[in-house]
Amino acid sequence: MTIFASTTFFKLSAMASAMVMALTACGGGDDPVLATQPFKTLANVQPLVVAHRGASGYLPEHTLESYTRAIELGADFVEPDLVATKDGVLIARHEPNITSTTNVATLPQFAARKTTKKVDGVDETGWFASDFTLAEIKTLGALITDAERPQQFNGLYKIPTLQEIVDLVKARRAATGREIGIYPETKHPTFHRQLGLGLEDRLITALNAANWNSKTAPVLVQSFEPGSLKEMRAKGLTTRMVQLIDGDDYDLKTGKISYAAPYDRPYDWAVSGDTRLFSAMVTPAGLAEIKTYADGIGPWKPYIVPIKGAVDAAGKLRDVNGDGKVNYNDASSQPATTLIDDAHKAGLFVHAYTFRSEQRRLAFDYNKDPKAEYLQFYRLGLDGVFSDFPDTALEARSTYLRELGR
Ligand SMILES: [Ca+2]
Repeated sequence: MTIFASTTFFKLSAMASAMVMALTACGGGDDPVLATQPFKTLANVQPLVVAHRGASGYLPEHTLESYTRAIELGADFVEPDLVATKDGVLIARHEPNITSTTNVATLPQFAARKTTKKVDGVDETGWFASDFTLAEIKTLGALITDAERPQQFNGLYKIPTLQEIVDLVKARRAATGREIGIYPETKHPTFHRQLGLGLEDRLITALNAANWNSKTAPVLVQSFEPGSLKEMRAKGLTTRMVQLIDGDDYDLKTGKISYAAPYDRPYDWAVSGDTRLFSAMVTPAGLAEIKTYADGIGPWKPYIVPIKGAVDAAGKLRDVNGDGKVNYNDASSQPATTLIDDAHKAGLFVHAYTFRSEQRRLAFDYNKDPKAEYLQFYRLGLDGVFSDFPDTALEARSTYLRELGR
């Protein structure tokens, strides 16, 4: 007993000494000797805050102004979605169809460009980036796409090229000394390839020119189509890559993700006759397959924390918050799936999308506090968030760091 006690004391003393040394080494100062807790992220680092389409909660998405604001707010990465112009220049837009994100529909000189194209098997009518030269694209103004967000900047900002975004981020890195990165996505890669405007070669060329084609470059390349990532890997892209994982909607009665085209499977799978759904990607076998060509996954949030409504005796969804409507705001978050742990076991990091602050986007049990949602995911060991409101994501991260004694 005595021997055991003194051995334990010795071990504790040794641990305390080691901690004091560690704290001294990293400038811990006069803080009490408290063990900091490890992160649960794959690399044991704090979760990454990715500004989704820039600071898109505040300014028209995918503009230099939106990316700049995101960087000023402290975001780690900015996220440009990429589509191609008629003359083959990569620009930042969420869709090839630029009707809702620009003022093109109001400009009489482009009225005749209105057309219908099939995008991932679905007919879309409007104006498409691939029918405009870069010079023409530069005459357009960007719009904010959410009616609840500030409207006063509509039409003021131009559509940026990938090159302009790289230049902006490099300038901000140099000015601030911060490790700011870009998170480009190949948007509808099969659609672009069929137009003869393949995105992959163009992105690789741009990253080579930026001297950013390496595993340690501040670049994460993402796509919903595995074929796009595999093509870039085969063609010599060595940056970290992320397989995005989508779904169509929630079934609030069951708390399960629902699947309907074109959001049921990657479009390159649909074209090649692969009948698996996106859900196949979150199984251990699916994760192992992704690990052969990518470094992480970017799942829709409910793959990690399902959202489920309350059902009454008649089997109908209940109006839990009593506002007379039955919707997402009446549903609550459910116990987490094993996806983060499963992905980490497969050697993949997990960046989930999309975190938004509006009340209508928050499940009932977050109690109208967007930070509660971030904290739930951070505590699960999520490696990064795509957020329209990077400042809120960062506030929640600060709280999380304090919880860990950091
Ligand atoms: Ca309600």
